[in-house]
Amino acid sequence: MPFTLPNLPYAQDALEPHISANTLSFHHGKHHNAYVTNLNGLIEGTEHEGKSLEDIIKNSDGGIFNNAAQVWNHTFYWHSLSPNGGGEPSGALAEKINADFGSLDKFKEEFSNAAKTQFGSGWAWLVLDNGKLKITKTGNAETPITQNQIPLLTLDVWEHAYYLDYQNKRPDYIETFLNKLVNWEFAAENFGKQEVFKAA
Ligand code: MN3
Repeated sequence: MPFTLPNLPYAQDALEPHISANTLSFHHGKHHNAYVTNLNGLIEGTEHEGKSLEDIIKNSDGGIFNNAAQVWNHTFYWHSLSPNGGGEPSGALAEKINADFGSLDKFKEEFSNAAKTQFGSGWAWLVLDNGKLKITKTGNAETPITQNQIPLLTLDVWEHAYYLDYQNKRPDYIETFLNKLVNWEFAAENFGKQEVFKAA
């Protein structure tokens, strides 16, 4: 079965005024959709047809990798944002952030720095790497799932993610993400799944 574009987990205008419906109509409806369409075209009749997205990402390169990873990264990104986002993490994740970064403010500083300094197109991530929280950044379509890291959150820093709303002001988009949009519940879910996995 070919891959399909997943729906956004909220209405297209739900992130306004921070991310406009116009941005989401292009970013989800055009960019993300194009990665899905391209991927389906590229894998047709190849060994990748019928495989899971993660399996394709871990066993491909070139155009197939780029489109597959971008499909995965974007779906993960939509969930990293919430109309009720911002605020602070709670519970085990909050404790882990304090333990591994020192404080939430320190986490924000490091995450913001990674997102600002990703030169050109790419992504900033909060990942769990060998039991420790880390901030990473990846170029273009690169994704932590090929590095044996468990992603908890991501921010798309390709220009198409923010240019209509913030123009060249990437730092303002990053600050808005960290203060108004970041979905700590999603991060906690991803963190919790990992804890369950470890305990099993
Ligand atoms: Mn994007």
